[in-house]
Amino acid sequence: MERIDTIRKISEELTNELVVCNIGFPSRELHHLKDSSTHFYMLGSMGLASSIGLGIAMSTSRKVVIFDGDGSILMNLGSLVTIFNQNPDNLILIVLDNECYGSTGSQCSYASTVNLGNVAKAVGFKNNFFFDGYEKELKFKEVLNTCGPVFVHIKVKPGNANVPVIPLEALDIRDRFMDEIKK
Ligand SMILES: Cc1ncc(C[n+]2csc(CCOP(=O)(O)OP(=O)(O)O)c2C)c(N)n1
Ligand SMILES: [Mg+2]
Repeated sequence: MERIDTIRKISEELTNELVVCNIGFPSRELHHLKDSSTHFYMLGSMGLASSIGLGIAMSTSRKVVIFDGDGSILMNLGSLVTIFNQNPDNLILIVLDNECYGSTGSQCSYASTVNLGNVAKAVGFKNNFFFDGYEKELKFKEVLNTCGPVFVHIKVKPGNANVPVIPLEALDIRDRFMDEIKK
């Protein structure tokens, strides 16, 4: 499956969860599939979806689902250590691993030689899932029913869907999301 197929499959299972999405095509694909005030699309910094998701998870009892990328989690590996130590039971960190910086030209990342699931286990994550990109195997209900923090490592094929840029201003995305959290 390509990244958009995985995002589609997972977002079909989501209801009222808060979603933080990695910069670039992951956010564009999610927005194209479904837009919601429960979505926070990262438009600026690579590597920060997991940190932002952690902060949100610590400030609400709602479930927080983070779509991250291999390149981004490699840029901010310390976030895994912080998440593990803060131990939020409502956080699900999904790494869509295409082994490349897909949004900027698919340059190879080190995720082809370093197993990110093993990194999470080494940090101490107890609840780990691995899916190798076959649609039938992706049982996200089970993930949603697992106590967090949960680390979900999904191998996806490289490739960006031909979807438009998000027609929302960053501040509007932020304000809409903050209003959603206050509900
Ligand atoms: C700090 C920073 N460095 C670089 C970029 C440029 N950039 C945006 S998305 C991206 C690739 C992200 O790769 P990954 O997290 O693996 O996600 P993918 O696009 O492969 O799904 C890069 C290099 C940026 N926005 N911010
Ligand atoms: Mg990637």
